[in-house]
Amino acid sequence: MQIDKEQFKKDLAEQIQKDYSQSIDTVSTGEIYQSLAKTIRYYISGDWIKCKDKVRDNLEKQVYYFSMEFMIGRLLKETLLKTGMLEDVTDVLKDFGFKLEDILESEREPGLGNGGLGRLAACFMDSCACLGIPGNGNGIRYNYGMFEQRFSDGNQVEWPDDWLRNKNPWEIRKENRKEVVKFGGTVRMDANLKPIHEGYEIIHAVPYDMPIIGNDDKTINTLRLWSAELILEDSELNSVEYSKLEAKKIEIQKITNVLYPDDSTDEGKLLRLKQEYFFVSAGLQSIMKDFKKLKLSISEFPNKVAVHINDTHPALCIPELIRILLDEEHLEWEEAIEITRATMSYTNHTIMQEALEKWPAHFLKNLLPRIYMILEELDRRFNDKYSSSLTEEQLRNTSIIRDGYVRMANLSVIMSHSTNGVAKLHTDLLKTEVMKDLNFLFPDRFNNKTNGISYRRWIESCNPTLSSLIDETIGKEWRKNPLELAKLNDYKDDSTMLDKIERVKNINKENFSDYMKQRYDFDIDPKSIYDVQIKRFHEYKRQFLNALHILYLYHKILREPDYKMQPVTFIFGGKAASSYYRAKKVIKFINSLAYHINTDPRVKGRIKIYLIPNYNVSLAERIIPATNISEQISTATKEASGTSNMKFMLNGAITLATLDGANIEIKDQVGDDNIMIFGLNKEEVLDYQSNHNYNASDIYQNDQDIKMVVDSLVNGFLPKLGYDGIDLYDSLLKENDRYYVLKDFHSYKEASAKLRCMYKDRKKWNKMSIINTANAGIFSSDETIKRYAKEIWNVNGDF
Ligand code: 4GP
Repeated sequence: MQIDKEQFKKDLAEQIQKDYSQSIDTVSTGEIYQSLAKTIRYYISGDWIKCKDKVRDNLEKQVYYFSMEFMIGRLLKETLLKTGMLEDVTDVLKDFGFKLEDILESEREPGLGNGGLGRLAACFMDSCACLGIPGNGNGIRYNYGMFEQRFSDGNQVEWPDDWLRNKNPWEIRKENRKEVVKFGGTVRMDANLKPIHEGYEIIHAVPYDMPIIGNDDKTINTLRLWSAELILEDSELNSVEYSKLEAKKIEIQKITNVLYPDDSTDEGKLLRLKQEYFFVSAGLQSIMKDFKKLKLSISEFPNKVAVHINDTHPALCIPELIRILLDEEHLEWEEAIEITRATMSYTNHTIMQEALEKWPAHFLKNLLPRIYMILEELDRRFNDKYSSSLTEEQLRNTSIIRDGYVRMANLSVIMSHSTNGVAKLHTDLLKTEVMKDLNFLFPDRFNNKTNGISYRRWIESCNPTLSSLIDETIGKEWRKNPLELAKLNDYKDDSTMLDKIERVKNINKENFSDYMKQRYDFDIDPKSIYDVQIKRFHEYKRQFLNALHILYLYHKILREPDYKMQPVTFIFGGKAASSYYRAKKVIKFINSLAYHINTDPRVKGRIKIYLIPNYNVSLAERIIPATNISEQISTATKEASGTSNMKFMLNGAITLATLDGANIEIKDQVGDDNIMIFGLNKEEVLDYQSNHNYNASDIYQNDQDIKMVVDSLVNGFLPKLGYDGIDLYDSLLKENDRYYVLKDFHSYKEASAKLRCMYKDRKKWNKMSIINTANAGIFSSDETIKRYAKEIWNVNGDF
């Protein structure tokens, strides 16, 4: 977008005056950020309106991506880049005496997600807009984001993330588009067998819309986040006591207060279920209203609307759409089912049993009586249709309601036209293990869509130094078509280019080290190898294995004071769920290890270890461009795909990985020589699991190195760890090491040593690095979204 700098200056100053009744030289950077964002939002609003009008007037099919999480990251820089306003706005700010960098830093990141699934949703929204696909997000506007993580004596402490304290300048509250969501009450059938829902509680859902901007082709889609609010009609205002009103307001706001309220209690679980229905119901009602304005036959609904269920959290979309079609549009069951199935598609993001949602039937019966009736009917129909062709066990595995629970994954597969996994191995496991009976019934519904990442955020925006070098080398076409990155393969033996690659990495490492010093007082040597593991803390992701190996290196250095090794900085980042006791113990372990190693003069800088607090998207954007070694070390079969693996690869890090998730596909792209693989593979893990022939104690008893590190968890070797090592020790020996940490220890240790040794030959390393970047184009989320659009959503277009 071309802007007139002088006009923009005036508009910005005016916005500041409106917002703060102050002149520009008296406001803070945070205040400038707010007014700047609003000015930019105003500048794009014309295109936003045009885009909505175009979609409506041309009767284009729209995709609605329903997700409990959207980890969109900071928006200002991305918006400036996409609108092409970056340079002009930088100049305008400079004229006013401000540095863009400072203003970018004052943006609070919306923490509306936990990890992979939420970040994927954000990349997908970005890709839809950039490809010109009318794809809208539908989610929850949490008053508090994912908690802010702090450490106290090495332990994780959760603080509220008050991201809306200074307001969100990108959003627009649309009270006139509010919806009513009904909870509780009873349902009876009238004389014509029509359901009458009575005695329910009404909650108003108010949408807040944010623009999702495409890449200079004028597509601006909408991310709609719903907020639970108390809205009283004028007539009600005088009839409610003030004190009761306040209490009611607080009660209602609770529904959208926090992401994933603690579900260790029944109360927490119920609140979560309420959240799920709340945004699903509001979203579908508003979609139906928009559809009806088109004045088409209801049978056209699936031709104009695709609803995507991002993991099972929004699976209530299914009975809710059926409810609308039956009770409000007065369709017959068969037609309602057909339309619903043709509209819905579902992605599974994990095979971890505890994450496959099951709701106690009585929760649904009490909270959503009409929805529960519909679920019962769907289950009855399924059983009627398939009971004769399935064995009792198959029926038990596939039915929707069983043993007092409603199984949301089964509902999602049975009632949608597409179920996809997120990497080849994961889809294969869904088909052959986790959902094998459903796959037997509906083989055509299962498909793979390997994840992808937005290269606009994950290289263009976060790694401008590498991006410019790529421009210089192969031209700028890759910014439109990332498959063009393959042209870099021609430079893999070009020594000038390899030197430049190294220089870029070194600059990024220095920048990162400076930032860490300034923000956390960390002392990171930019000459050391940056070996990084950033992701949620989870046993299957095995940060524990990484930390045990560092403990091993520490022992080695103490035993052999002259031991020579390439200096390494081990960097971790990630949060543990607040109720995940063991993951929190791993955090404590890493922090204790960091304390001892980083302060021990005997180590002489050979190894250092840092766990960066409050890991989030903005931090990832700083860490990834600076990384040399990317740790992707989950137990094979457990990580559905991973996406940080792709981001690191794109930025030229070398992957140290198990054969899990998308690591396998990365290996296929770069070849065996440009990735370091270790550990058990899928077949070996499945064999241990089915034959119960794994014995961690045997390994421990018979291996001196392993015994030494495991014992150090409990023998006082790390005084800071104290008794907190006991649980970790037990996880290995009493619980027989469910994630095969001990089994993989040696191959991990050797792979890591080999990789560090390879770093000595910098030419070879730089070559590996360039090969990784060159072959990462296939993991662009644009490529993934093209496949979703064509193969799942049936959206046609020129992309
Ligand atoms: C994550 C998976 O753990 C990760 O492998 C995958 O890359 C990501 O989804 C996106 O598909 N799962 C979740 C979750 O975030 O909450 O289950």
